[in-house]
Amino acid sequence: MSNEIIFHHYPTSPFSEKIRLIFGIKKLVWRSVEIPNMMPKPDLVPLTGGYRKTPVMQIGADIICDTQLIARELERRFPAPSIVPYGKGLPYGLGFWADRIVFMPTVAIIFGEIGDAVPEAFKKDRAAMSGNTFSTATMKAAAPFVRDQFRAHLSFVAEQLADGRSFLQGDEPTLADVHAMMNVWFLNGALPHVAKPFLEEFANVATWYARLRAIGHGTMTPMDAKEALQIAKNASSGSKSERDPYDPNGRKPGGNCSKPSRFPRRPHPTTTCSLSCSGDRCRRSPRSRT
Ligand SMILES: N[C@@H](CCC(=O)N[C@@H](CS)C(=O)NCC(=O)O)C(=O)O
Repeated sequence: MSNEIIFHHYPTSPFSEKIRLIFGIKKLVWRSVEIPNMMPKPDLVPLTGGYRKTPVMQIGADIICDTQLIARELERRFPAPSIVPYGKGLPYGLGFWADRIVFMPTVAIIFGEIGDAVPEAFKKDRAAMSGNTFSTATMKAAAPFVRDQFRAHLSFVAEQLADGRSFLQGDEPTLADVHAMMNVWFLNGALPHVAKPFLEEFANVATWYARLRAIGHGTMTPMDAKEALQIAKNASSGSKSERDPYDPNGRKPGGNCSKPSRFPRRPHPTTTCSLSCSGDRCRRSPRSRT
């Protein structure tokens, strides 16, 4: 079936866990391709045109990179139950809080603690990816500050749940819960003894987190990476070419899709297919997809 959801991820990836939770909320059936947690990713990069981050979602020949776009695509294709029933703007905006403001201290807590045991290859990979050094010593030194930050952010979640609601926006889980869950999941999974005192202080967060975990991940069956590549080769993209009349840079479909930023790199030539303020779609020729 070329329209099944194929999810490229690895079990310990916190960004992937967001999408796995959305699969659970929407009770979706999906195929799982496990990818390496560092470069090289020989079966992923030919699909994405160079994007190497985790996760990536594939439906036929359509490859969706970045959890914000994956969440939007899942909501568009599978609208019920909605993950944005009270409006989209704030929950999507909250993604940037979770992915940056809370993620960075969480990373520092975890790697400050386990950094000495992390393989050198992983450290080199993350340094190359971010353009920064991977310094366990710096993260260790930052531990008191980042623990304070993590606690402060967790207190926002606790305050939102303080009236006894089940989920952040009411009786049903939404994208706000998905974002807020990620760093709790990451810390609790990596270092449960470090997460424990935070979850003891904010008991309603612990109960909320257990409620989210109980939702599960939908129905998953594994798929081999080579099969996923073959599916992409045999399918054609469902994306339509669309112009963004308000593009602040005057870009048009058909133009060069490469971004000037250091990352993500797109070594394969791509052209813009459609533009919008929430994401671009790029097209590559079938030859460069192989
Ligand atoms: N903005 C991206 C960030 C994804 C991200 O940073 N993922 C981490 C793993 S959780 C990653 O790619 N690490 C490097 C790797 O897996 O190669 C998104 O929302 O999908």
